[in-house]
Amino acid sequence: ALDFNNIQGDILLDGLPKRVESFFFFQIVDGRVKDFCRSLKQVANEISHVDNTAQLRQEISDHKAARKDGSLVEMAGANIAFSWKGLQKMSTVLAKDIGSPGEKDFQDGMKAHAVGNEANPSIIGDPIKPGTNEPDWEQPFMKPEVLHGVILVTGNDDAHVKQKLDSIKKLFQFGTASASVKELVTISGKVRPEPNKGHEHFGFNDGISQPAIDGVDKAPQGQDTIDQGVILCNRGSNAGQHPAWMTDGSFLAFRKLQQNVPEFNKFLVDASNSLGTWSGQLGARLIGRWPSGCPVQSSPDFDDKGIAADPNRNNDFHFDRASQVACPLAAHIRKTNPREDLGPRGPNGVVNQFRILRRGIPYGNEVSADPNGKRGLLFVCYQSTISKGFAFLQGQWANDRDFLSPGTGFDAVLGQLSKSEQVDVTGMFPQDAKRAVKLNAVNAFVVPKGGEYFFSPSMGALRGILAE
Ligand code: N7H
Repeated sequence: ALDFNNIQGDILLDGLPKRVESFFFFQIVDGRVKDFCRSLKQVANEISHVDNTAQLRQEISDHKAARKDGSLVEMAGANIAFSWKGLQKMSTVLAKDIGSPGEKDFQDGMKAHAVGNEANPSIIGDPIKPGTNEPDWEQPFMKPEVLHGVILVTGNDDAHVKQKLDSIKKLFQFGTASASVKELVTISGKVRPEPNKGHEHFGFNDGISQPAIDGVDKAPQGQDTIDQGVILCNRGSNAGQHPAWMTDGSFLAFRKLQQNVPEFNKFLVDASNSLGTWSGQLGARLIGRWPSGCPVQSSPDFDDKGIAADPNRNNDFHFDRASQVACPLAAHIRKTNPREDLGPRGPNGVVNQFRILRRGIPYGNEVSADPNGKRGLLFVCYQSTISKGFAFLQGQWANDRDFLSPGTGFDAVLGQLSKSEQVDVTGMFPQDAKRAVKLNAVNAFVVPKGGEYFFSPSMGALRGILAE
């Protein structure tokens, strides 16, 4: 059985409760590595594990019932994770064997995957910064050699998140001459205000489909239950794949994805006009769900909010690979979880090994309040190996122009285009699935701004081997 006290709190169940979240990206200071590692014992006391999360959730629901004003429980939770460069800095001995060659993707780092060349084809396919061979990203992601780790802190409001982050930074002597961490950048996100709470910036309800974990969650109707080893190192099907100290840890993929909302909305109007459909339907078909979260496979013609609100119906649908009448083959949710398109589902279903737990949060203000501001998604997902999680979904499924059937096109949310390329995406016009919508670099609604792969170790490893 799993020891929930040993697993960091953002990984399982619903992750850490979050209205706001800060990601503190840090470098371990040269000459202070020992101090840094020693501090981890105390840092672990500030970090939330899964048991805590369950307790917090209970508190939140108790308080919700009690508080007439609907105010939130005051709380903050934190987790810590390390990049490959960070692990190497902390312990050359531990870093020698982390389950290679399976973890080559983690060791390469996200930047190396972002843009490819002939010798090393890109997994992600991000646009190149003009005149260079590098992705067009922000710092600190352009300098992965000094990006050693991330502390993520979640909470009900900014004040509690700040307080928690400050107390963790203090344990690393931050702000003094003997600081063992240097801040590279802190990026903050927040849930959108009512009535858009739970929706990402394009307006779609997010976080509806997450796999249930065997022995942890109860799957709602239509949802798959997956092996613990798909998410946790050395558990279930992942047994023996990593050295013992990595047990109960999970790899974290972080991506800062800017969403160009007015451009997306304009594209929907223009493209739906030329296609012969309407913008609402085109948007729903690109995602595979209506804004409420209702799957287009269940209700192709209109947004059925009753289905969206019912956890036993909003995932209870089946794809038929031979058809994209109800849902396009290139729809974002079909690309990232093709369900029975790849074969029978169930305990041994093919897709089960490629599932992830998503824990992202939007960033930026509403378009109405801040028309010139930047906004998007701070995407976070957990998996027991990057090559079967984020890297696989992005590289093998989302980017593939011929996924499931030749010429279907890529995932308009995730797929990346080179400057001169144009991709036809079919299936967006239900009456004639062959009629294509044309996408090129001008329609880049989701612009990658950086990211990195991290490892989120167990509580035991933080208190023990990593702190030594
Ligand atoms: Fe996606 N969106 O609003 O368009 N995503 N996603 N995603 N995504 C999902 O089913 C979105 C991104 C997955 O099991 C929904 O919970 C946006 C990345 C997976 O049926 C919506 C961005 C990756 C699923 C969005 C973004 C994924 C999923 C429907 C970036 C991984 C579940 C809500 C800005 C590589 C599929 C739901 C399933 C669902 C959106 C990024 C993966 C609305 C805007 C980078 C696995």
